[in-house]
Amino acid sequence: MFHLAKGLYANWNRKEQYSILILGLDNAGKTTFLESLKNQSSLKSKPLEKITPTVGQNIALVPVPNKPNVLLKLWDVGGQESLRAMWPEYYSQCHGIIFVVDSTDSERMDECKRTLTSIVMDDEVEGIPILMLANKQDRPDRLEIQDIKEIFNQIAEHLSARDSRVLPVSSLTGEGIMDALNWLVLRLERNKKNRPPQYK
Ligand SMILES: Nc1nc2c(ncn2[C@@H]2O[C@H](COP(=O)(O)OP(=O)(O)OP(=O)(O)O)[C@@H](O)[C@H]2O)c(=O)[nH]1
Ligand SMILES: [Mg+2]
Repeated sequence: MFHLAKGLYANWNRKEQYSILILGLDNAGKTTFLESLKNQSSLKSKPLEKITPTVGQNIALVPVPNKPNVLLKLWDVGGQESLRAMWPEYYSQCHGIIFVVDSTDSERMDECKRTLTSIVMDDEVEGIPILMLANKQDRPDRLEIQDIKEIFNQIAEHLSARDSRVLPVSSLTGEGIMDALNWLVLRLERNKKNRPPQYK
């Protein structure tokens, strides 16, 4: 009886967990985004000015507002060129991708496009929601969100419109982060229903 009650309680108390991969060129602001999200989620976070380039990976378990049974496991991996070769190792295990773009780095926009294209074209990410974040929107030298959308929507043509979006954020000020999270969670939940059982 005790075991049955324990099993029922564990099942009732079970949290739904989604793995999210945070990708983007080095210096895009991936780690700053993750720490800012942790901060807004009332989790212990690193002071943003102490963040240094990521060589390995940072992982955080983040609760979703108003959804007590949903947890996001976020993987922030280094974006330096030599580290990008390791990204595909994560693809098969993730339910969603956040691709962070430095809106002020117009010089590397082509490199950024090529990098995102190679992700989108990988069979392992087929059907996975991809959220592109136009980061650093607090900076006066940023590209406008409309220009960034034009650049990335060409790539998004390979994806279903339902499963990709470009949203403006500032990881430094925290602006737009919760809206971005809410967009992603909705797609993760919808997508779960359309995925084969091993993804459930
Ligand atoms: N103004 C501004 N600066 C930002 C923002 N997000 C990140 N930065 C700055 O951009 C620099 C790089 O940020 P990181 O978070 O380390 O970038 P990353 O993408 O994790 O870089 P790698 O770990 O090397 O892949 C830091 O100096 C941040 O303070 C933002 O929204 N606004
Ligand atoms: Mg980093």
